[in-house]
Amino acid sequence: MILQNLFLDGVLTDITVENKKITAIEPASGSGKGLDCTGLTVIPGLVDMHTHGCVGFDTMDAHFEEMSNFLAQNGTTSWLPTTMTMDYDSIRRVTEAPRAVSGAQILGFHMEGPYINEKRKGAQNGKFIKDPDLEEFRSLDGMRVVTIAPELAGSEEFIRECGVLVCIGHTDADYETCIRAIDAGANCLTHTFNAMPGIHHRNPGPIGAALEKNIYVQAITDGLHLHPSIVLLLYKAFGPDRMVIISDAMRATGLGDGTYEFGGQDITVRDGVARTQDGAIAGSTSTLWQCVKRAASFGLPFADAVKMATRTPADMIGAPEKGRIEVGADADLLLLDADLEIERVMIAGRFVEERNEEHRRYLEEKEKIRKIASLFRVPGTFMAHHVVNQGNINSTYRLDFRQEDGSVRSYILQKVNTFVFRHPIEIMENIKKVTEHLRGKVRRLNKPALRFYSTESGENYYIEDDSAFWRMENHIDGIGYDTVDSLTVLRNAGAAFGEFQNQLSDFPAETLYTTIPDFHNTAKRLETFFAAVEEDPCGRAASVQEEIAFIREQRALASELTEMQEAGQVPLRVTHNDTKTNNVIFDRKTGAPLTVIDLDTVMPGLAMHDFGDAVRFAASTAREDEPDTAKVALDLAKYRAFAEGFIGKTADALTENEIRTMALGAITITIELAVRFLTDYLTGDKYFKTEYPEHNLVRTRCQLALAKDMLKKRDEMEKIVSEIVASV
Ligand code: GN1
Ligand code: MG
Repeated sequence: MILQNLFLDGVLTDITVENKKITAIEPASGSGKGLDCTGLTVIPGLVDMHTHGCVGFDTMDAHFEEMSNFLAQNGTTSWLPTTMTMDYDSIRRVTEAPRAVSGAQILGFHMEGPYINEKRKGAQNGKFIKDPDLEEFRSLDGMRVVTIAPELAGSEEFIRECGVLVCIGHTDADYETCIRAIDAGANCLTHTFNAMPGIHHRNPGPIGAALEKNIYVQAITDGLHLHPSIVLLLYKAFGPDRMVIISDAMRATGLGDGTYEFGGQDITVRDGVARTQDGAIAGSTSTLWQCVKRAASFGLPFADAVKMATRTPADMIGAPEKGRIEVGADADLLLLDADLEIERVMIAGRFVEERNEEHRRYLEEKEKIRKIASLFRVPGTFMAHHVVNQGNINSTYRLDFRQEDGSVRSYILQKVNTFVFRHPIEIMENIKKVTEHLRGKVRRLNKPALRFYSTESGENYYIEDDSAFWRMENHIDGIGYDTVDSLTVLRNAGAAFGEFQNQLSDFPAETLYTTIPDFHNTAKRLETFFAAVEEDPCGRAASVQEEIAFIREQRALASELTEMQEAGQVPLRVTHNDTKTNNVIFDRKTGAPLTVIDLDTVMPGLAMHDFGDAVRFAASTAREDEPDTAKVALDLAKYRAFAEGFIGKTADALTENEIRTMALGAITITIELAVRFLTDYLTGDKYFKTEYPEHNLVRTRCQLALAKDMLKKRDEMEKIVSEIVASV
């Protein structure tokens, strides 16, 4: 795209934008081939390195879509969501939230506290203030800037080692301390003059140190935080290459006066001024663009005010592709009208109007989710939803609800796939019984337990328009693994599924509905498969002859366990039947298993299948749908670790026949899943969710490669089980 006839620094210019970048800047050609921008002035999109929130949202809400859209409308094209002084888990949640948004781009985060001085906390929450903690900071993903008080213990080492831009702020440090911090690497003052000592002729303080060392300074030029004369003073002292304009905006920005939550405290906004209950100014309610214009109105040159909100902050945070109009830079542009008001905004080569389309679709989905969620009785106010990309059957969303105390609590909303689960009400009855049973066991262990919420009418589900089936459960915070490298995690996963089986050993199996008949009846699965091969409704069988031949060869072996079960040689137990490691939630800190989730297929089944399905998933060297089958094998060390965990918990209860056929269980279930994937491929991909047309075929080949390797290693697999049984 060519933007023609723009004023760039007063010169009529054409700007070419390709692939999100500026690829040419030339004197206006008058060719008339591009988009005519006659009368408009172009400046770079604004970069806000210090902003907390707007339109009712705060960075601590860990949800950026609405904020980024508002920022984009108002000329901020990239930003660092800035966290507040809060507990570690709340900050971690922010860094883990999805950063793909329709509006202003997220370049990373600015962590403002908790490593600050209580005496200068301003609107920060004193309860969470502490000394710098390198290990904690390093565990947070995406941090780009941190504000600390350099007088705190350990700050010099922290500044040296933390690896991001350090700003001095919320500090009571004297000049000498600040000089030492700057020598250690600190390179900026956070909202200069606010929340720090001022300049005194015998105590130059942080500002004196900053001036002497010529570091960067942030300034809130909203006209409230600094007197206009002080803004000019900073400008004269530091110049446009060192002074950075920030908004420090809070969630009331873009809304009216009222009372808002900010960092766990109530903030009142009156006539646009936000204050804590003690009267401290609590962030601004101005956009960065308003701050730029106000700075210019105080008498500093407009071009410099723009630079201080574009190139200078971009350089400071190490984002040289931002904040400038140059060949090779990101195409983030503001087109201004004759009154220097924003007419159009471009982010990464796309005008915000196009981006709004995505935002509208997002809001539509959100409204639908909000309506469904409102039918369930859960505490708090719905704030946001995120799609959870996990599971091959149901659609899953994480919902965040704001609680009265300002904290955020999450829930899981699921739309059950009724093509797969034909009798979802029966599933919910099963789950109710099973979770009640498990809660009784778990209470003593002081671990979190799954619970489903009911609607006003008392059911633990909601059926929408006689078709879509929805349910809502608590979100248990922790980690689930799609692939596992750590042997400890594997051992823990084995123990979790073993324990799960134990906890259900006294559950009356006859009270459970069969949610999917013959779910792990491998012989039946094979019958269905060969029928599909015969019928070949999509004409795909010819292309998978090799796979079909291999499955035919393995048919007898893969049917052995079904036959043993039918002959009463191995017992039916209440089993999980979907023992992937992403169905266990692990404690983030200790790695201990917290709970087993996804109870849809809890039914009478074989212990060897639960063991085997987990091995198939987690003891493989590759993910379940790895396209390069050369990468797929059974990792015997992982296998042993999982087996140690699982058998360690179940050995006492297992019969000799079960122990003897554990390894066979893994081979069987791997072949069975390959057969299921291939059946779905042959019959038109109706069962499993697929991400691309050949996905089920890729999955099939991956599972077959794994099964082949297991067949080779069968003796060793059996030996490992015997060794473990002998040792427990
Ligand atoms: C399905 O939905 P999800 O991802 O938990 C499937 C399992 C398969 C698994 C393979 C009800 O589980 O049987 O092993 O995909 N669940 C059902 O990833 O068919
Ligand atoms: Mg499942």
